Amino acid sequence: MAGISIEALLGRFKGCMLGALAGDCLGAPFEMDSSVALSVLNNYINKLADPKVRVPYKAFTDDTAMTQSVAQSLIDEKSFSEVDMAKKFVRAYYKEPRRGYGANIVNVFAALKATNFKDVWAPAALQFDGSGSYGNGGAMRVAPVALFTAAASTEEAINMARDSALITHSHAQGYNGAILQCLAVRNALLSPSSSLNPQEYVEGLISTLSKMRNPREEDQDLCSEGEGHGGFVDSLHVLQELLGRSDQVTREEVVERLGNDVSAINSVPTAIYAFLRALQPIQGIESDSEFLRSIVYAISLGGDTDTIASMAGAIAGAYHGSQGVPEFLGRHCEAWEGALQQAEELHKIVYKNDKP
Ligand code: R7I
Ligand code: MG
Ligand code: MG
Repeated sequence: MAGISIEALLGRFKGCMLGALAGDCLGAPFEMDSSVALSVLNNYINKLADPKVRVPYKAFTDDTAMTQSVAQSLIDEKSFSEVDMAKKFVRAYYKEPRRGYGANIVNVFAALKATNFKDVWAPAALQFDGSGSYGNGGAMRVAPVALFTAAASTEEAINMARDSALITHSHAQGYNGAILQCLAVRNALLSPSSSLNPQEYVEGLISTLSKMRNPREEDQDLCSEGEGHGGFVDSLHVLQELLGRSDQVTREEVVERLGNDVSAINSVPTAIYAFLRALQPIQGIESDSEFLRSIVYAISLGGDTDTIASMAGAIAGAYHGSQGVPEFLGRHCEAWEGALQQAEELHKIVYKNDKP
């Protein structure tokens, strides 16, 4: 385990679940803004940090609702069960449909319900005339899979990330985005504190993706040049180049080259960049918490702010641990205690060896 104690990993599990939640809650009010001024975000955070300020809590969105379902399914089943996970997604959606779900995923929920979960893979495969969704919904909810498979092989983590995404996202970019986000969380989680070298971290992701055995032909999309921003490996090369000259890189350039929209290909690499960029001070962002900086920076890029901030937060939290998460966030984010509890339960399953 590269020298990280099981106790320290509990802090990392908590940080990861809290980061996913905080990014969603803090980012949601800005979703689809073209970009957000850093002065606005500094004021926003300062206000939340002020103990005298009483504001309504920040509600979570579909990102968290689905992350909760993934975590709870793994906790209840102590393994991956596509039927249980699909049922939990559908139950959460029909209980609270107004959480800002993607426009098309709701058709999957309706079809799963109408067919009584007979073939859980089928509705997702029918999306978009059979090409499947390339949205970032599979990636945004995958963090608990990275935690659950922390002590397992990389291959197991990859397979579970893919399967958890396939319940709703059968386009190669949809589930490959989930795989990349899972690996990003996993590698941050398992990196000893203060030892992470950003270039090596990205190199590790590239190497794992490039070596991945592809059971499906479409997975080649991961490694080959594709349309738009290209495959995920291409984006990771761009990310390395941006990291190499961080100080001169504008937020506009990050958006132009990595993207900030609801597709997985244009948001997962962006979230990874936000995490890595925030390891250093960023001109214009006041917070000296590296964890919070990653979320603020992700939001400042605009576009799919809740999701990119949630994915960046999950990675940052997995690396910095709960001690890196400013306490005041707990006063403002809905479902804070629930995220902590799920982190504890996942940790218990993974490290107390109480699998059935
Ligand atoms: O991926 P998904 O769960 O959406 C997640 C996003 C996050 O930003 C959440 O915060 C929430 O706001 O939604 O839901 P989907 O409906 O599967 O995909 C999201 C959107 O991506 C779709 O509504 C489409 O606009 C677009 N999209 C596609 N468009 C054309 N062709 C996804 N796949 C396709 C496609 O194949
Ligand atoms: Mg959302
Ligand atoms: Mg979103």
